[in-house]
Amino acid sequence: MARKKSCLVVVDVQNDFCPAGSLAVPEGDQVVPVLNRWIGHFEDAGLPVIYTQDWHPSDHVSFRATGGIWPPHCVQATHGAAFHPDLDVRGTIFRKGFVPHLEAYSGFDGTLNGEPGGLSMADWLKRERVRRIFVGGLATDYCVKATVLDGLESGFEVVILPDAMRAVDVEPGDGDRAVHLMVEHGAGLSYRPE
Ligand code: VGL
Ligand code: ZN
Repeated sequence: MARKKSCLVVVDVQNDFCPAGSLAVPEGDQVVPVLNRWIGHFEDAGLPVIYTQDWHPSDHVSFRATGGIWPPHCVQATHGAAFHPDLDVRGTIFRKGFVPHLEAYSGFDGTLNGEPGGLSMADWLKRERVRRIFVGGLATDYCVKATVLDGLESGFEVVILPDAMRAVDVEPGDGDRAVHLMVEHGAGLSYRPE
């Protein structure tokens, strides 16, 4: 069978990365309706949808108080760490960034439900015989970029969804540069489906 099984990977669509969140990504909430369309199509096709969730302890190394560059965000079990309330969440969740001293931007650093030593996202995808991942979410220039580059490195075909992602843009243009970099590394592009 020539079919290459696809999986949709929804990266970090959490309250803290949306307007009013502690690490608000400009227009972060605008990815939700676009992703919900993709989620519906994958479900209709019987294909898996998985979600990554930034899931930090309150003393995480990425926070300014502990030497990092970010305000506290996505602290475990807080409202900020929860998925955007309008996001259709019906699949398997991989949590990442739960080890206090380890930065973890990539979904491939995540484990099933954030269990330390639990099944990794790559092993889950291999177990499901997934060959191609479609990636959208937050933020283009951090966790989406890291997830896409790791996915390519791990041998998956990767398709990015530029209108289903938004950038932090610490420096103006970071998001655009991240898209170019992902394409340079072999990612394809696809846009909002009908
Ligand atoms: C992210 C900064 C810090 C992201 C996570 O999801 O892109 N960015 N932690
Ligand atoms: Zn984080």
